[in-house]
Amino acid sequence: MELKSGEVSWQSPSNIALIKYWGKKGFQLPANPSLSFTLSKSVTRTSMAYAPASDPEHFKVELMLNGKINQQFSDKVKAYFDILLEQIPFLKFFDYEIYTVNTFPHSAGIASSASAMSALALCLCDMEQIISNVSNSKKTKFYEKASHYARIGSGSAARSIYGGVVSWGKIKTLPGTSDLYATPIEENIHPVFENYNDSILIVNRGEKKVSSRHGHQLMTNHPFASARYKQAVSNLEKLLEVLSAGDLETFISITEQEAFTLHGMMMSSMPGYILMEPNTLNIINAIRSYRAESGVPVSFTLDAGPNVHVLYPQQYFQQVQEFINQELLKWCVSGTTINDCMGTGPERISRK
Ligand code: 2P0
Repeated sequence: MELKSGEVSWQSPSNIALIKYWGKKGFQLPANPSLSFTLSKSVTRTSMAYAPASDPEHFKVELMLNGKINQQFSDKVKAYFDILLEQIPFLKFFDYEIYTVNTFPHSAGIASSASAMSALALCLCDMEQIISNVSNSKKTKFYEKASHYARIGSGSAARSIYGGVVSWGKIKTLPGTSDLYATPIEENIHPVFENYNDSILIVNRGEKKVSSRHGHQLMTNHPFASARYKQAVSNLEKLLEVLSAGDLETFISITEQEAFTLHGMMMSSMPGYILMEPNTLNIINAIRSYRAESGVPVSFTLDAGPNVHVLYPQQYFQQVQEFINQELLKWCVSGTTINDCMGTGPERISRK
C-alpha cells in the first residue's frame, strides 16, 4: 500500500425510479426491488483530492459544494467514510478535500443524493485501485463495488452507477440481481424507450417537510408494508416484460400506480404526511386529460416530493413541449422545467 497523495474525479447522473424503493431492511438494504432509468443532464461532478493524514485517528474531510465549504456535507461524508472503514480500512490514513458541483439546482425534484453519492463511490473505487496498486481489476467488479459503496451512502445512488435501465434488489426471476448492489438491464429494451424523456416540472423548490430517510423508517411498522412489497415485485416483473415489448399503455399504468402508491404510503404512515401540493394534482390531472384527448403516450411519475416528472418517448418531444408550455408551466415555480432524458451513466473526468 502506498501512502501517496492523489486525486480522482467522476461525473455521475441522478436517476428517476419507475418502481419505487420505499422501505428498508437490515443495514441499508431494500425491502423491495426497484427499477429506474438513469438521467443524462442532471449530474454531479466530484473531484476527491487525498493526502496522507497527520492523525489517522482523526482524519479530515472537507467538502466544497459549488466552490464554497459546506460543513453539513463535510460532516455527512466524514460519517459515511467512518462507516466504510470496515470495508476500506486505508481510508483513515488520508485527509480529503472534495470539490463537488451539481449541474441542476438544489431541491429541484432531482435526487441529488443519488448523483452525489454515486460520484463519490466511484472516486473511492478509483482511489482503492491506485492505493492497492491494482490497475486491471475486472470492470464489472469495479462497478459492482461502486454500486455497493454508493448504496451505503444512499440507497437510490446504487442505481446511478449504470446508464440506461437499472434495477436494484434481489429479483428471483432475474439472475445476477442482489440487494447489495444494482444491476444494469442492458438487453431486451425496446427502441421506443431509447432516450426516453423526463421533463421535470418544479412545483416547489423548498426543503422537504419529511426526509426520505425518515419516510423509509415509517415503512417499518406500516400496516400496508407487506402488500406494498409484494406489489413492487409484481410490478417490476411486469415492467420488465413491458420494457422489452415496448408496451407503452401498460408502462403508463404501472409507473403511475407506483407514483400514487409511494405517496399513498406516505399519507397512510403513522404519522401520515403529504408531499404532493395542489399544483402537483393540477399537473397530474392535466396530463391525464391531454393523454386521453390527444392519444400522446405521456405519463408522470413522482419522486419523494411535490415536483412532477413528465415521461414520454423521444418522438413526441415537440408535441409534449408545446403541451407543457401552454398548459402546465402556469403551475410551476417561476415557470421552471428541466428537460432531461435517459442517459448512458457515469464518466471518469479530470478536474477543470
Ligand atoms: C427511489 N426514493 O426508488 C425512491 C422513490 C424516493 C422515492 O430512494 O435513506 O435518498 O439515502 O437510502 O435513496 C429516496 O431515498 O434514501 C428514494 P436513503 P434515498 O428512488
